[in-house]
Amino acid sequence: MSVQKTYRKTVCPLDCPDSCGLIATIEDGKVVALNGDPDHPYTKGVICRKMKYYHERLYSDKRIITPMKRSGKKGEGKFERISWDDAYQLLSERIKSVVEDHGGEAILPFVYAGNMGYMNRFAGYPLFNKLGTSRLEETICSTAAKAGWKSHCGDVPGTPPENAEDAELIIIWGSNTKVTNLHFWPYVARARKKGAKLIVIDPYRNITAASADYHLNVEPGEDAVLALALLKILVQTESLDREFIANVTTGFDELESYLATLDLTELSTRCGINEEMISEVATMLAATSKIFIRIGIGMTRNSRAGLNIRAVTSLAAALGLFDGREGRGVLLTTSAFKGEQDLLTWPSLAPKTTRKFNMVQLGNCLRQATPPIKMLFVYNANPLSVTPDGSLVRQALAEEDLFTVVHEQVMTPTARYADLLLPATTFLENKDLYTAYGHFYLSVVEAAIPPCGEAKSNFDFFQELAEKLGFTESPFLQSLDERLSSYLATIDGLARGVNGDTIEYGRPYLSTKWSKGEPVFAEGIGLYSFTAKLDPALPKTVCVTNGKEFDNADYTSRYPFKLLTPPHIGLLNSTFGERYNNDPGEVFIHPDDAAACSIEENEVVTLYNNRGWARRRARITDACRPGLLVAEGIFWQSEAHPAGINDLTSQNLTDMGGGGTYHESRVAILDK
Ligand SMILES: Nc1nc2c(c(=O)[nH]1)N[C@H]1C(S)=C(S)[C@@H](COP(=O)(O)OP(=O)(O)OC[C@H]3O[C@@H](n4cnc5c(=O)[nH]c(N)nc54)[C@H](O)[C@@H]3O)O[C@H]1N2
Ligand SMILES: Nc1nc2c(c(=O)[nH]1)N[C@H]1C(S)=C(S)[C@@H](COP(=O)(O)OP(=O)(O)OC[C@H]3O[C@@H](n4cnc5c(=O)[nH]c(N)nc54)[C@H](O)[C@@H]3O)O[C@H]1N2
Ligand code: SF4
Ligand SMILES: [Mo]
Repeated sequence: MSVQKTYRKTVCPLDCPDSCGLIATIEDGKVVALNGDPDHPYTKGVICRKMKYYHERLYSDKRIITPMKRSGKKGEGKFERISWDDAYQLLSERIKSVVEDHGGEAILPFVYAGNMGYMNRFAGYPLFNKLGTSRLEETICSTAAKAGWKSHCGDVPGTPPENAEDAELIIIWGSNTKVTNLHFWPYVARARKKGAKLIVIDPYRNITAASADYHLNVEPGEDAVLALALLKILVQTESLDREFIANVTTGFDELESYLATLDLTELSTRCGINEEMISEVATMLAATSKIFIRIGIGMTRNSRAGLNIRAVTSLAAALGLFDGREGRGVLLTTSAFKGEQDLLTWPSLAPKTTRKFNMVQLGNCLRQATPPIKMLFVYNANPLSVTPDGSLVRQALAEEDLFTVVHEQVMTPTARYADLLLPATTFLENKDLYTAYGHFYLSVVEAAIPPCGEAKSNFDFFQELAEKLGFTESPFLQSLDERLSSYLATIDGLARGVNGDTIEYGRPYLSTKWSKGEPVFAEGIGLYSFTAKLDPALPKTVCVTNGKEFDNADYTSRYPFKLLTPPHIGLLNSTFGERYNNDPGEVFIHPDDAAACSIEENEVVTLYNNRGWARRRARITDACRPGLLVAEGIFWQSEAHPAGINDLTSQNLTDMGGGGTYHESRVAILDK
C-alpha cells in the first residue's frame, strides 16, 4: 500500500537574504523532502543544497530532543536526561537565586538569528526585560553596514533586486552572491544574456568572482579608496550625473574638493587595483546609465566598515543610481516591512534601564564584567563558534560559577558547555512570520509537523518559563496567534486588509514599498547627502584612512598574513556544522606563500596570532593574492580541533554600528 504524501508550505528560517518559500513533503508524519516553492516569486522553485537536506538534520542523532542536565565536565558534552518539569524547576530556582543574590543584571541572554521568524527570534525578550537582565547589543551581522547606509541615505529602502535584470552593468561589491544570496544570481544571469557585464569586487576570487566578466581583487578594507579613485576619474572625465547631484543631493562640493587633493597612483597602490583597470571600470560606468550595484556585507567586517559603505553609496549617488530609472539601483538590504518591535520585546516590562554588552565582545563581557555575569542564557545562537576571540569565550564557559543554559536543536560546541540543555523545535515544527532582507515578500506559515521528541519552540518555552516564575503581565498570557496578530497589525509595507484574520498561510505578500520604477531620492521626496553628521572622530565625507589591525605596524611585523573568514557554501554561519565531523575546514593560500612556508596541498597548518591559534587544511590556490589567507566557514570546534577560526579574530569593533571585524585579522603560519 502506498503511503500518502502531504505537502506543507513553509519558509526557510535561516539568516540568509533569500528567505525562500519551501514545500515540505510529509510521509507518515515525517518530512521526507524539502523543495523550493514554485509559486514564490523570488524563490521560483529553487533552493540551495544545504537546505535541501535539512530534514536529515531534523532526525539526526545530533538532535537534542529531551531536556538534559550536565553530568560531565563543562565542554565534555556528557549529559543526563531530565523531564521538562525538573528542567523548569531547576531553571526557575536558579534564576530566582541569581536575581536575589546578584540582581537581574547578573543574567545575560545571548540570542541571534538562528531562526529569523519574528515570534520565535524575539520570544525571550519579554521575560528578560521583566527580570531586568543585562541586555545584548545585537551587532554581530549588519549593524555596521546599516549605520554606514543610514548616515548618507537615511531610511530609504534598497532597490528591488528584480531591477538588476534590466541593467547593462552590474557590480557585486563585497558579496559572494552565488553562495550567500543565490537567488539574486538569475537576475544577473538574465541581464548578462542581454549583454550586461558583471564586475565583482572582492579580495579573493570566490565562486561568484570566478563567474564574472571582471574581478577586482581589492585589498581588503580598501573599498573606500577604490570608490574614491573611480569618483576622481569620473569627475575628470565629466561623467557624473550632474543634474542629479545638483537637484537631489547635498554636500558634493566637499567631496569634490577632497577628490582634487588625491593622487590616483597612490590610490591605486593602496587599493591594490592597477590604474588601467580602475580607468577601464570608470569608462564602463560612464558608458551606460543602467548600472546596478549589489552591496554585500563583506566590506563591513573590518574597522573601516561604515566608511566603505558610505563610499559606495557616494559613488552610486554621484552616478544618480537612486533615481529609480530602469536597470539602475543600489541594494544593500531591502527593508521592505517595518513593525512595532516593542510588541515583540516589551521593553516596558523592565524595572529599570539595565547595562548593555556588545555581543561581539562576549569574551570580555564574561571575563571582565563587574559585577560579573553568573548566568548565560543562549538560544538561537552558537556563541562559542561565532563570536570573535573564541579562546576567551571558551575559558569563560568553562568557569564553574557561570551557569549556562542553552536552548538548541543540535549538540553545538556551545551546547556542550551547557549546565542545562533544552530541546528546541526547528522551523518545520513551529508557526512563524518571516520577512526577508534580500527581497520584498512576507509570509506567515504554520508548523509542517508536530515537535520532535520533547522539543519546544522558543515561544512556548519562554511563555511556560514565565508562567513557572509566576509572571502574569499580559505579554506572558498571549498565545502565539495573539502576538502575531498584534504585530501584523503594525506592519508598514503590508497591503490594507491583510491582518491576523485574513492572512493566508504560506502565501508570499509583496511589500507596498516594492516598486521597480520609483526614485528613492528626488526633489520633494528627500535628498542624498554626501556628508554625514557623525561622531566627531569620524570623517564627515568619505576619505582615506588606515585599518586598525591590517595597518598596525606592530601586528604587521609579527603576523605577515591578512586573514578573511567569509561564509562557506555548505554552512550557514555555524549551522550545519554537525555535517562536517572533525573537519577543521580549509584555508586558501597563494602558491608563492605555500612554497615559502613549505606547505603542501591538504596539509593541516596552524595559523596563530596573539589571541590564539586555529588549524585548517591548506588549499593552495591563486584565488587569493600573496599575503592573503581566506578561511571559508565557521566549522565546529571538536575534540580533534578544539580551537575554531574565531580564535584568531579580534573583539575590535567597526568604525560605526559596533560590528565585528571578522575580515580584519593578522595571522602568521606556525613553522613546522
Ligand atoms: N552559504 C552561506 N550563505 C550565507 C551565510 C553562510 O554562512 N553561508 N551567512 C549568511 C549571513 S548571516 C550573512 S550576514 C550573509 C553575508 O553575506 P555577504 O553579504 O556575502 O557578506 P560576507 O559573507 O561577510 O562576505 C562576502 C564577500 O566579501 C568579501 N570581503 C571581505 N572583506 C572585504 C572587503 O574589505 N572588501 C570587499 N569588497 N569584499 C570583502 C569576502 O571575501 C566574501 O567573498 O550571508 C548569508 N548567507
Ligand atoms: N569568523 C566569522 N564569524 C562570524 C561571521 C563571519 O563571517 N566570520 N559571520 C557573523 C554573522 S554575519 C552572523 S549573522 C553570526 C551568526 O551567528 P549565530 O546567530 O550564532 O548563527 P549560527 O551559527 O547559524 O547558529 C544559530 C544556532 O541557532 C540554533 N537555532 C536555530 N533555530 C532555532 C530555534 O528556533 N530555537 C533555538 N533555541 N535555537 C535555534 C541553530 O541550531 C544554531 O546552532 O556569526 C558571525 N560570525
Ligand atoms: S539558506 Fe537561503 S538560499 Fe538556502 S533555502 Fe534558505 S533562504 Fe533559500
Ligand atoms: Mo549575518
